[in-house]
Amino acid sequence: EPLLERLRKLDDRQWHAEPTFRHPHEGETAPITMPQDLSHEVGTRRDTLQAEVGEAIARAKEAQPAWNALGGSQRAVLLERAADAFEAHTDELISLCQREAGKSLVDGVLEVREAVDFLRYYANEARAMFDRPLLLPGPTGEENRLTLAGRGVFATISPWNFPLAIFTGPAAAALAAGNTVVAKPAEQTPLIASLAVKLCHDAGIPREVFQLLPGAGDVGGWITSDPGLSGVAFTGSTDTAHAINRALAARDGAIATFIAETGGQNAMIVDSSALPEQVTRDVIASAFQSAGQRCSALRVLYLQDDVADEMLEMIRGAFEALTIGDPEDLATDVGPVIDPDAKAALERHIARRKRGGSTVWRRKLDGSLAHGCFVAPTIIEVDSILDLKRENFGPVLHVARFPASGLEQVVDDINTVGYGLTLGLHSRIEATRRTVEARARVGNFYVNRNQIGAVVESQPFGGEGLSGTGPKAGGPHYVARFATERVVCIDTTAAGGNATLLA
Ligand code: UN1
Repeated sequence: EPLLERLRKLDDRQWHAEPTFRHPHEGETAPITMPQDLSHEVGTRRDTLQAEVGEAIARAKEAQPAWNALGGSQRAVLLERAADAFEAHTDELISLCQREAGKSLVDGVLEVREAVDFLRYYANEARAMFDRPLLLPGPTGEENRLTLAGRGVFATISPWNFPLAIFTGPAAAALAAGNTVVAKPAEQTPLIASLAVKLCHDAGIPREVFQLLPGAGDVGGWITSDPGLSGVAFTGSTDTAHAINRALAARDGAIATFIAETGGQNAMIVDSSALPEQVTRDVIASAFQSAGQRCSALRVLYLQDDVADEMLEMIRGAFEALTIGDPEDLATDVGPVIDPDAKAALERHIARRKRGGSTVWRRKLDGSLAHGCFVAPTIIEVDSILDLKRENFGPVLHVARFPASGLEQVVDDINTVGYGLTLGLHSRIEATRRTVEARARVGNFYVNRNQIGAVVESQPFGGEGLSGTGPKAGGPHYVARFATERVVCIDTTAAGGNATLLA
């Protein structure tokens, strides 16, 4: 049966998310609605109670030594079984990407792929890193061994824009490293997270080892202020990262590891040697795929002034051709934004720029989209990236111009903003590429292509500065940050001597 037929059959399925271990007959339930049609419920979320948070972390702490003692290879087998289970349930996962998060079919397919890739990649890392001690040099008669182990309990706090991939990735890394995990999905997207956790349990990962703590409001704060945590892996806004960092700093107990992947004010620089058709395709994908709701997405396009009008005309042509609509419709290029608050924030930003006199191009929305959180794709002319105060998380592209002599100034301005996530460059001049590469402080630099869709293992992803702490997700240093190092030093000659004396 074709995929679309199979997905259609899931259209009326209702889903439910609740804490893995819940108190019966208690707690509030909230509806989860579709971003493309707020009158349509996809399921319900039972929020985690404060007492349940404490119990979950205590349970996870108790379960951690045994999970760690399993060793990397055994944990890898379970993570790979979870990957198999995700693949076997691709239809349900894609359906939830579309209905709970408003994602297009293509984005849904890519998302399931990425989650599976994270599970398999970190499983391989677990096998390679945890079962063989590293023998370190020393004098004859001394043995030095370095081993890695789980730190304890990790909380993973994940966003709605990759409700499966970024829910799964950090949790899989923490589990691979021998930690137990309490996972709080975004309040908007608990249902796909709940299915993911269930599939992991079915695959043999114990329930105490990987627990779901759905909720909104206070739940995140209850988790991050618990002294039982050894670390937090967070993906979301820079403001929330600062708040979590403060909560962790205020606790007693173990000094927590904090891993944050946050926002960006991502630019692309296009000089006059660039190929216009290629630029057009890559700008449209980078700015408008996933309705611009990726932290990697292009926000500020810098066009060299002598080609700017021509480039902008081509880009506007492609922009006018974007199909905006229901993400379950195959023809759709741009779906809804996640919720009414996101829409309102974007509309406020666009209105402010208009009042300030910026040139603004907007698409017209079809009246049939009025019941959903749709934002008309928008292009806004600005003088510089420095005009923008914050990340605008949606289908809004800003365009600025620069003179041929101003390349270094553009890079300096981008650096001044303080984010450091993705940067695109379209140029066929090698010296330009070298200059930008050396000067830009960004985590992921993309040349002559689009700047979204980092692939696990090939393009480890993550930023610096206001964009996060690193290490890069899907890269060779990621799992290590979830582990603690232990060194055992044995003086083998002295041990022999002592034995003689004692005898
Ligand atoms: C995010 O949007 O939170 O490269 C980060 C990409 C994705 C980025 C995810 N892997 O577009």
